[in-house]
Amino acid sequence: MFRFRSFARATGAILLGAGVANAATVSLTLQNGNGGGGEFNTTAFAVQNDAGPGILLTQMTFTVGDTQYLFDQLYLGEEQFLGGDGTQLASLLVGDRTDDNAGPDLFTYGFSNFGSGVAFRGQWDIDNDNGDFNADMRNVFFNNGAAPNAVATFLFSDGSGIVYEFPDLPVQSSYTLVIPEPGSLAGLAVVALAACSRRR
Ligand SMILES: [Ca+2]
Ligand SMILES: [Ca+2]
Ligand SMILES: [Ca+2]
Ligand SMILES: [Ca+2]
Repeated sequence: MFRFRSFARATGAILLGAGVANAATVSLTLQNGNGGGGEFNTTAFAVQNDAGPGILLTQMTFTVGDTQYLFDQLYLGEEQFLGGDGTQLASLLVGDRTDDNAGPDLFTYGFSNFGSGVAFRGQWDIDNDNGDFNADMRNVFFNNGAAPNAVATFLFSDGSGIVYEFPDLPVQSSYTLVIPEPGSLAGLAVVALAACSRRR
């Protein structure tokens, strides 16, 4: 997927694969978590699958952005599906659940039966690699100067996907992001994929 990286950097998002014509979409909310520390030391997140009927969200990955930080903990006790039928499952494929100032620079969930209209919520904690537990996600994911911004990847059961690089964003108490943004991005993605296949 990373051959698309330069394009993703230019536009903020790219759609991958078969779902381009029937664009897969998610809604992502981010707000201050309840895990202590300063604002956005822990971040409560919710992702809703806004793809078409029958298209499941199967996997989600976030990178931390500035690699001088890490994901210390994904909180099992905060994880919950909203609007599902009780058959939804989430497994943390990559990530750490231990509060120990250590962990990887990305996490990945795999999902089962995560259909359209259903949301999954949880919470992460970012720490500094130097052991400082207090970190503000808003200066780690983005607004981090020359460091790379965080990238979120969403994969769907129809083979489509979204790679979203966070732009720098204003300091707010909560964020509601539609990914990709409605409008031009889907069309741009089609053009980019066509150009890509011509080059092969
Ligand atoms: Ca790190
Ligand atoms: Ca940890
Ligand atoms: Ca922390
Ligand atoms: Ca940056």
